[in-house]
Amino acid sequence: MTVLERFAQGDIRALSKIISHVENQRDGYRQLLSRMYRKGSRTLRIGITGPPGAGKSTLVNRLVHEHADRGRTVGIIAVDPTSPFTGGALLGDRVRMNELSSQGGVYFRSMATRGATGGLASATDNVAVVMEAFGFDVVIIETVGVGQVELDIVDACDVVVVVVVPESGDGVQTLKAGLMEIANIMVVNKADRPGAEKIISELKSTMQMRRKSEDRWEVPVIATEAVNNKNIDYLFGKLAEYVEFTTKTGDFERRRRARIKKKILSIVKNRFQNEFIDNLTGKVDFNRIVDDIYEGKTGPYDIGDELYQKFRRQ
Ligand SMILES: Nc1nc2c(ncn2[C@@H]2O[C@H](COP(=O)(O)OP(=O)(O)O)[C@@H](O)[C@H]2O)c(=O)[nH]1
Ligand SMILES: [Mg+2]
Repeated sequence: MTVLERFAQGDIRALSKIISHVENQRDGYRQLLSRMYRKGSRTLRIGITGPPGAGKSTLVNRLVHEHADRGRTVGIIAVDPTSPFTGGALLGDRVRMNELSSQGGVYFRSMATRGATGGLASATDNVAVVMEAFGFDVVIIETVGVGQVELDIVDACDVVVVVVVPESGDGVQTLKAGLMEIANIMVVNKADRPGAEKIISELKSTMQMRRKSEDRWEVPVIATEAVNNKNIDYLFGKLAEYVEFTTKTGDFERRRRARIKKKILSIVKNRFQNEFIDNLTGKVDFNRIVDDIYEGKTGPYDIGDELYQKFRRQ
């Protein structure tokens, strides 16, 4: 049997193989992905982000249990650029997830963040697409909410959960604006810690202010204690509520369509970019150009225009 046949039959080892193939962009990965897209997706993709140590992995673990208890299969992708050597937290996650996996229906994968050509966001999305084609009911993507790339990754999900903790500095003011904007559900984890009530009420009023109109989804602020399994069932219920709400308004489908459009644009952009850079290599004396700019003879915009025109004429 071929790997693809085994994949179609639900063989986890075949799944791992195909993910590696796609992740490392080995020959034929584009065609492979196209096949995956043709299967369509009935998978719910959940993004979870927030500062390091907020308890995201603990929460993911709890959510996986909630799904597994209902007989749903779950794929998990952990993107943690802070642990390039898969040390510390990520290793712990692996152990915990492997325990879960042994029950079946749960599959854990961490993203190698080094050298993801074409970008980490696109590589992560591709891995999610493979998992969706495999047929998981749910795919959960965990990222550290630090940079634009991480935000892009969770933004390509059906629903985004942003996790913060009471000790997030001086409260809401210090939260990065980007995090608030992408949240469909806010979680204040470690609610057992002092200061929890303060940040919860601050977040609640901020979210109310941001709500554009009464008929829009109201971002709930949920206090949890992941480590004590407190209020996880409530969070689980809110996730389902969000899906139901946005399905009714049509936002669920609109978001997926926007995701596909963005994907196409990024693929095209990438190809043009590579072609352009390849074209420049060897033809342009960057040292001389930099000298000229450094000495005030010209500027980067002039040079940029010049290179672009030259490329177009070819
Ligand atoms: N006090 C407290 N600690 C928690 C809670 N949830 C998670 N933790 C702990 O916080 C630490 C970081 O958790 P982890 O899930 O790895 O955080 P991540 O970096 O966001 O994935 C671990 O030691 C957890 O046991 C909670 O609700 N209360
Ligand atoms: Mg983690």
